[in-house]
Amino acid sequence: MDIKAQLLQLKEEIKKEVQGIFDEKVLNEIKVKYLGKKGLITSALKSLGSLSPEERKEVGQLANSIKEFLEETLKAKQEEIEKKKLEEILRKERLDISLPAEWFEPSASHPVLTTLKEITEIFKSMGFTVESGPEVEYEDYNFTMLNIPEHHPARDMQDTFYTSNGMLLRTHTSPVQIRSMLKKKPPFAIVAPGRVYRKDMDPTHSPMFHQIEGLMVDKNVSFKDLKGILKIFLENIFGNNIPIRFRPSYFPFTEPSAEVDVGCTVCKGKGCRVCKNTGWLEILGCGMVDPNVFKAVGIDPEEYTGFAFGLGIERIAMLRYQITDIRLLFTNDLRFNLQFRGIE
Ligand code: FA5
Repeated sequence: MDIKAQLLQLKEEIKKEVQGIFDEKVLNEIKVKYLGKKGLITSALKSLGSLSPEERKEVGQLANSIKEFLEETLKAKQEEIEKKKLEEILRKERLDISLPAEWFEPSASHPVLTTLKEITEIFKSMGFTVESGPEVEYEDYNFTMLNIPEHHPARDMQDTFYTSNGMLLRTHTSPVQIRSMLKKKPPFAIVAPGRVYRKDMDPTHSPMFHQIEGLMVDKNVSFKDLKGILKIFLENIFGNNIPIRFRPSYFPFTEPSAEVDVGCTVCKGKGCRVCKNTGWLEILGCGMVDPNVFKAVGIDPEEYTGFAFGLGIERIAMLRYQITDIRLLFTNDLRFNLQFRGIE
């Protein structure tokens, strides 16, 4: 059989061979059989050299047209296979959107988040701007620059989780004071809400809890300003009918320092496990920024003064909603959470 007849026969074979195929692998094998390096059409094209110039032209055109025919046939087949595959997926994954949905309880905003948002809004309304800082913090920012040098006993006031690379999980939001003072020029007033971590665990202590830091720096800021701002905040969050007391205290980064206790709402001051039978629950620490802290961040303590405070959000939420154990806030028991539906 001459080469022309062979090529025409090849075309018929191709047609038959491709017809019943729905498998990409087999399709690929056919491609190699005809168009690969040693494929039948490739070989036919290679043998053109042995033909006379006229024949070469004619046979060459024929071989090329069969090559094109094969390529188009394979492409069409490939598209057909893909379409079939897609149809199969759509058929298998068909959703009946008319089926009734599974019923679930509408959720409630978490009391810690509700309280945190509300407190932030109160301070924003008094002109404070909101800052934030990382939860994995430098020892310098969490302690040293806050006037708590290494080996200072005050480091033991906050039992710390250290990371393997020499950093720590911040034990309070006070490092945001350092970050803000390094970044901003006085005067400014900021609050910084966020999570903090300590090795602590009992009905009023959680290993992870939330604080809001506050810091105001300006010329002539006094303890009177601190008390005034905190009084407005306390009235907004607790109303006027709840006992509140300022008590002298100690923090290395403030001088003088104070703490604020709120009358226990769980036992109305009679004494219970929440207030450890004292009738009071401590909700915040505060004071006037220590000059050593200003020096550490390059602010002149002769020119500027400032106050700072750190609020315990869970404690405030416990008092507002009469929650008897801080751990209830983090066990994710829906029966507990759903009691706060509508309070936000
Ligand atoms: C501090 O953390 C200071 N950084 C606060 C501060 C800021 C003082 C700025 C002066 C100036 P303290 O360790 O007391 O202080 O914590 C502050 C508040 O966080 C406490 O009053 C309490 O309400 C809350 N708190 C402390 N430990 C826990 C805990 N483990 N779980 C829940 N709340 C806690």
